[in-house]
Amino acid sequence: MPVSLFSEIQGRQQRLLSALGDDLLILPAGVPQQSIARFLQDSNFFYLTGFPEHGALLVIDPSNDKEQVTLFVRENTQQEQVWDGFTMGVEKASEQCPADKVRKIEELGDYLSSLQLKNRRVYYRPVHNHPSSEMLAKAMREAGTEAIDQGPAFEQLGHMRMIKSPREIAQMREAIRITGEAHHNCMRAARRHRREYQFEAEFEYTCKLQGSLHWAFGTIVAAGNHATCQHYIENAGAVQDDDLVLLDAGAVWNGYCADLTRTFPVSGKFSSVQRDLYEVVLASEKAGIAKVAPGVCMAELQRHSAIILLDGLKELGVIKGDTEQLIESAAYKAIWPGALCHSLGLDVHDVLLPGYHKGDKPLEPGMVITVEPGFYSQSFNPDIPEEFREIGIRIEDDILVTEDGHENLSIDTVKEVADVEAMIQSGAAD
Ligand SMILES: [Mn+2]
Repeated sequence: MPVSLFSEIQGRQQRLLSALGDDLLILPAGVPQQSIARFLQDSNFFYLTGFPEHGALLVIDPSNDKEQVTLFVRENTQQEQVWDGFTMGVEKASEQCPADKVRKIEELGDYLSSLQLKNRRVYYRPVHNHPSSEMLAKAMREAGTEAIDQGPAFEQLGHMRMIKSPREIAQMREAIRITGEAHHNCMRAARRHRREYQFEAEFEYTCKLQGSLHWAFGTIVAAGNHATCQHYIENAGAVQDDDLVLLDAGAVWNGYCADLTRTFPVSGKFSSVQRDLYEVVLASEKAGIAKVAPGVCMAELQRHSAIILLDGLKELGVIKGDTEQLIESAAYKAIWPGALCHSLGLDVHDVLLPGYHKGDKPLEPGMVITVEPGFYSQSFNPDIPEEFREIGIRIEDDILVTEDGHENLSIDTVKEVADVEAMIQSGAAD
């Protein structure tokens, strides 16, 4: 682990130690999931340890002067190597991860019985299927200890994760750079690919060749009417010559996620209806981004973007009604069911403490958020004239909140009509 990351994680542990007071924090690592091909570390655990393996556990105990931070890991046994892979083991983990002591996970039982648990609160979120879950539950039960899964220490941890350090922002820039390049490659391949999963392959191939091993979430490739579905995941459909393709995807770099959406005409030329709608969504997205600054709330951004979107759609004759009323009554959710923003970081929907999403908690410098308005007109929406139906458009960028405003971290990924068309046309036609 590079020295500065080592000391940055030490700093995080120190901040948490002071937030704990007399309490204790126990944080299990994530567990391998059968449903995903690769193991993904628990984000809180990774943030506080930098340790990438499963089966591990972190204990932060302010009352233990000699050993405030203890990391339990699997030992690198031959048995492990035969069945589970090549773990770091105690020795290597001691060198690489900041902790007062790294111990074998087998020592957890003795360690727990040596702990003064009585009359203390333990911050603990059980991880389903973690090998130590039962042992921990038993130890706490026997000591009559209260395990709490929320409270000031978790809030402190959440707030720390919301505000990204320069090092974290650098990781996100790289994830976003790779993601942008993969989007461009998909546009260049648009006139060749005729199945949604071919775009998925193009995207993931580009990312993996550059060392991004994981995706922030399942790549969404939705052609034509499929793009009107918010969580379309099949990626199995045919792509017609006059379709728009909505590509929502993100690479991961050193644990940090990107999340970008572009919507483009596979022919290399927007039809006039497609272009008109696209320009409205783009204007709404730009208006939302322009307002990102410290002190502004996500709800205000959403409202502002919605006004621009609805006014634009009214001008095109797509919808009718009073903009204010459409917003107040939430009637506009029929064409834009999603939210404008979410937090981005170690998780694609990163930690966001209560009050930030819908409440009046303002953005702070160091937060990274997405801005992603959309227009989705289902075939069955009777309020929309037929020529505007069965179209889904979303445009999404990743925005850093800075001291004096914002920086669009995905500014290099093309989105202007002329640039998108030129990017597609620069690729081979078949
Ligand atoms: Mn998103």
